[in-house]
Amino acid sequence: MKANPASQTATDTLAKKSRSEEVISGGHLVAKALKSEGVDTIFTLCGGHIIDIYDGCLDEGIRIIDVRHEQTAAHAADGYARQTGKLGCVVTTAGPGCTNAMTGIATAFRSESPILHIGGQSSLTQHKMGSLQDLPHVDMMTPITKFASGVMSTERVADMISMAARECFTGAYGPSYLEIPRDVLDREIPKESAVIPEPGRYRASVKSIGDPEDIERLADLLVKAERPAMLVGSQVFMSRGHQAAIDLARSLNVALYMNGASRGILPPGDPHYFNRTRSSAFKKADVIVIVGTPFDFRMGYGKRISKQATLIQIDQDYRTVGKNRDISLGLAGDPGAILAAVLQAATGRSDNGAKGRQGWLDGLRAEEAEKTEKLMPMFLSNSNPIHPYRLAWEINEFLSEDTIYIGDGGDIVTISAQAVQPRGPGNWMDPGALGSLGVGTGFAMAAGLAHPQKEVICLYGDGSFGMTAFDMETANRFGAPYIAIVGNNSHMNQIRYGQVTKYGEQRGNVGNKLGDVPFGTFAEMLGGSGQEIRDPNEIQPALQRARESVKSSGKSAVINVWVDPNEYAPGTKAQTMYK
Ligand SMILES: Cc1ncc(C[n+]2csc(CCOP(=O)(O)OP(=O)(O)O)c2C)c(N)n1
Ligand SMILES: [Mg+2]
Repeated sequence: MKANPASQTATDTLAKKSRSEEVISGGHLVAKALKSEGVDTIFTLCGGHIIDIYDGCLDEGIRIIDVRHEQTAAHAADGYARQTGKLGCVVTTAGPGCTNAMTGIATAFRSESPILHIGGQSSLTQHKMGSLQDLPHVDMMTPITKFASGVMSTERVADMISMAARECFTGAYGPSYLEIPRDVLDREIPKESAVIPEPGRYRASVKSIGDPEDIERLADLLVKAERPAMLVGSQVFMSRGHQAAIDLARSLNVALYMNGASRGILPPGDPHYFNRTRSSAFKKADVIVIVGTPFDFRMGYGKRISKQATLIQIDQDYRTVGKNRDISLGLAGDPGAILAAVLQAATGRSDNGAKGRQGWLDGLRAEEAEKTEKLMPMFLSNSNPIHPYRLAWEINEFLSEDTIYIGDGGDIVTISAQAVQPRGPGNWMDPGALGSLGVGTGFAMAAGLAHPQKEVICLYGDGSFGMTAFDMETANRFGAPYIAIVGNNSHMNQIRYGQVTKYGEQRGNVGNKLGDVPFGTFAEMLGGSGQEIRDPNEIQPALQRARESVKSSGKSAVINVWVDPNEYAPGTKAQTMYK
């Protein structure tokens, strides 16, 4: 049978699909390639350019989650990649569909999250003619992706998706972008002329250990270390190397610190879990291993780590190793594979020195307790308006082993990081180095869709909540309800602090004031429960009620907690993010 000629051009966009077994369209090739890559869900907002992809997804059994704003679609694809360890996928239409998604793609770029963004474009037959929603998408996406390209022929659609997927997983993970013109998607070609890479046959393993001699060297350094500390960052969980990190810490008795997506790989209370003593350990340790996190602003560009210590850096990206400060030993490769190989190398030694390091760990443990003690008066504060530290403390008390915690806001979220200690791997999600407000709703729906058996909580600032909250409806619609807590200080407070301090009360309170919004009613509008909380002793009962209402109604709940706008995080006061 012949391909339907009408669907080969942009002239008849309503020509009925032929449904012939002998031909396949570009949109169906997209879906086939996504399936081969293990993608079971796409996040999207519709547009005329991309509808054939949906038709393909129906055939392949790929779930279509249609949101209300493309930023949320991109954050959700990022969140889904983080939660599943697989390629995330966002599909947007041309022009504003793409620009709306850019914040989410940029966030994934700085967070090294593997997602594929497929964007629509007007037909090749209308190239540069001034068509609807035409923009230079590939040029725009190139600086914020690892790979960005147009797809020029239907025959190559599936092939180019496999190419983009490979790019997402080389070195440090990250996003790719493919622009596919409408006529390339619509066109039907004989099946045998399409290039369709087979599942499992177009990608090599990325579990490389780097230079084997360096594995021996690192094993040697760790076995001889007296006061070792290891920091595992986002790459370790993202590449699912966290068990290897835990095994190494346990076998060699190394103090383990976690940040970003790796928070939660060990629960608080574990003998190797350390949290509050990182800067002190980085000053006193003799051997420090940094795994899968760069020396960026969050690490003071490496300045705060002792110059006397032997400093080892392991990263998926060769370009990150040794960047911003000198190191003693660098290894580029897969974090889990490297740490497992190091442990194996160390296991061969007659004495791995574990016992000798117990005193060092006990010392750090005592320091941790002291630091917690100092924070307790704020955590248990009964003051009114509610102290934001009290809110953070109550949230931490509320978490179960199966609660995924998401932070989306300014100062309120910075504060929460001091109290909230997730209890399991994957149970912490933050925007990462781009510091993007508005990630919460997309992350929350993605977490719920990836793990329906888990509970999802998102702590928002009132500024952040306003950015993306409407997609709470999408989360409800697809059966992924969550608990939203708004730390409401009626301001963009994290920025306000610097303004008021620098310019005084009068000139500093400019451009940062939000209205007093009772966000609880927002949840009610969408069929869920809303609560307004002004008494600190009401926070815990409110959380419990929200848990029950999400379970019984299947709709998200909002707890709007009115917090004191005049309390700030120490990091905000010291403006450490700019130093
Ligand atoms: C998309 C985006 N816009 C602006 C900023 C700059 N910014 C950082 S913190 C902050 C205030 C956020 O206010 P809110 O969410 O209410 O949290 P609060 O600081 O008040 O606790 C702003 C505007 C940002 N990080 N991201
Ligand atoms: Mg605020």
